[in-house]
Amino acid sequence: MDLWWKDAVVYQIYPRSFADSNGDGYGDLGGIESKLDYLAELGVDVLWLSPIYRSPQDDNGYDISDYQDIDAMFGTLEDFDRLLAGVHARGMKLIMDLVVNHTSDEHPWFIESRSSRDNPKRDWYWWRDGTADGPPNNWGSIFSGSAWQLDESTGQYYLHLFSRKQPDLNWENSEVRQAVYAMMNWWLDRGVDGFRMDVINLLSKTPGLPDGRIPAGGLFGDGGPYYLNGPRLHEFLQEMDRAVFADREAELLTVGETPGVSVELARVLTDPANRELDMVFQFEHMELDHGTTKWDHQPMDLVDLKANLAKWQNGLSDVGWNSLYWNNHDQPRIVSRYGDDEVHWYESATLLATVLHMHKGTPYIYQGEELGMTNYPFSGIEDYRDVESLNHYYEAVDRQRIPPEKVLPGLRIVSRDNARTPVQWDDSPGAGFSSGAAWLPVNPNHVTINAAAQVADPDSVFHYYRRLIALRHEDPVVCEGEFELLLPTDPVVHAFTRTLGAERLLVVANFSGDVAQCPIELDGEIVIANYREPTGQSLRPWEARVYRQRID
Ligand code: TEU
Repeated sequence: MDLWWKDAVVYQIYPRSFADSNGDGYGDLGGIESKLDYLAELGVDVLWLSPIYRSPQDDNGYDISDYQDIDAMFGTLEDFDRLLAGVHARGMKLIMDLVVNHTSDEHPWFIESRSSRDNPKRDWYWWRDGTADGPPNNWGSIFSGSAWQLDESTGQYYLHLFSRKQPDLNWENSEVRQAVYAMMNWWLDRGVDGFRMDVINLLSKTPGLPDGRIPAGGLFGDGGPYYLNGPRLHEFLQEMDRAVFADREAELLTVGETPGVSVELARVLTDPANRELDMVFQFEHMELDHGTTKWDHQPMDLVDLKANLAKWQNGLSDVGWNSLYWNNHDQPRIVSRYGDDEVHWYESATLLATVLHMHKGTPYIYQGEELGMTNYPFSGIEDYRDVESLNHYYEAVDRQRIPPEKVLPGLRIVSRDNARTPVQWDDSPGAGFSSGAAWLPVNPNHVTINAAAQVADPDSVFHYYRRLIALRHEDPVVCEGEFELLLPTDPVVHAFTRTLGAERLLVVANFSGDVAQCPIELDGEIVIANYREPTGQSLRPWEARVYRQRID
């Protein structure tokens, strides 16, 4: 194996919802430490921690006020060092979330920057004069409303692509870049094994910050063309590589979160020769059930999903590398979304796992996905905590006068809080997450869907994931085999092969609750399947099978 992460599986932890060791209702580092044996049993290679830095928690830690300390909610730096040692002692690695497109408005850098127009750190953020219409340009924030906030005391506006409490750093300023690199080196020197880089392709903004196009019926301009994949992105990433990763790159993992990335750009970003990133998270397969906006939910068409996944497999087959994911802390639960969380819960959760893990790339598992955790039965707006969800609701209901009953159904399906309910460890009233009142309620289905039951049951979703992870470690064809899509137009059966030398894996999956005839001849040795006695050409509801075939 040339690069170690090519047969690795990454597990994402969202610390506030993972496990609470002190009963305050929030997950913490002690909680993670107590579950390391569970994660080792699952067999994952790398843990990615969502932000644990000091933060006012406006966006659950993606608003950082001190990059070099742990938020008291999660513990201390000593707790962190102990956790890291525990991870390493079990042969796993740990990567941190790097959030450097923006800081918190409570970060000392921003407090200085806003203090006066001639403060030396003024230029560390995007300050601009307003126009006759108000804000400096027409961009909308990704979290609703304008992307600009007026600061009364100095009379200028600052840019925030996310919440008002997340001002964007000005990467044009070299002092900003040097401060970030110094911070990254400090964490690597402490022993962390790399970074997941939050919205890393938003760093470079087009000079002049031109107005965006206002979509029909919209209030704000789309600044995306001027802040996604901007002119200096590659330069910044290569500078970061020289300043931070240079002589220790081989041991580390870097993965960039890159909304709006194309296959062509992903090839450039992940081509090792360019020394930018090991892999990126693309979003296209997660947008197939979006309407005009993410809140306008549409059914996903399997033919589109197959075409999209194949495009990414083929596009990065010779250069670069794919990340593979169905879930993270920003996405609703996949079994509720592209599967069936009622009648065929087990079958659809394991089918989705099979399809993803049989692709070429590095799979990411989001906490609870290995248990088949589902969306939460939200009702009123008071059930939500997520800043994106709340801003969207109040923008729609208070400003645009849309009745709540028209806004809530979309929110229920799409809200990021679906991913953020506590991990279901057991069937006790608090689901084993916390002895106190959890910050977001546990899903009532924890009485049946929980880790204790599944670890004890060899036929559980947990053990199915464990077997998929082991397969990737054992069999080079899973990691390296060439991908080929079969049946591109079949509306319910997904089929593809992975080929390495004389070995071929055939993956077939029935994405429906009905029996489906597989038009491809099914033979070979079964490697893994989610039903007993997987034989014949009929695929049962949500049945998935992987065959090993020899080609002569
Ligand atoms: O997310 C960036 C992003 O583009 C989206 O996925 C976003 O969360 C939203 O759902 C779009 O509708 C990253 C983090 O993963 C997210 O949790 C943060 O809120 C955001 O950046 C700001 O740091």
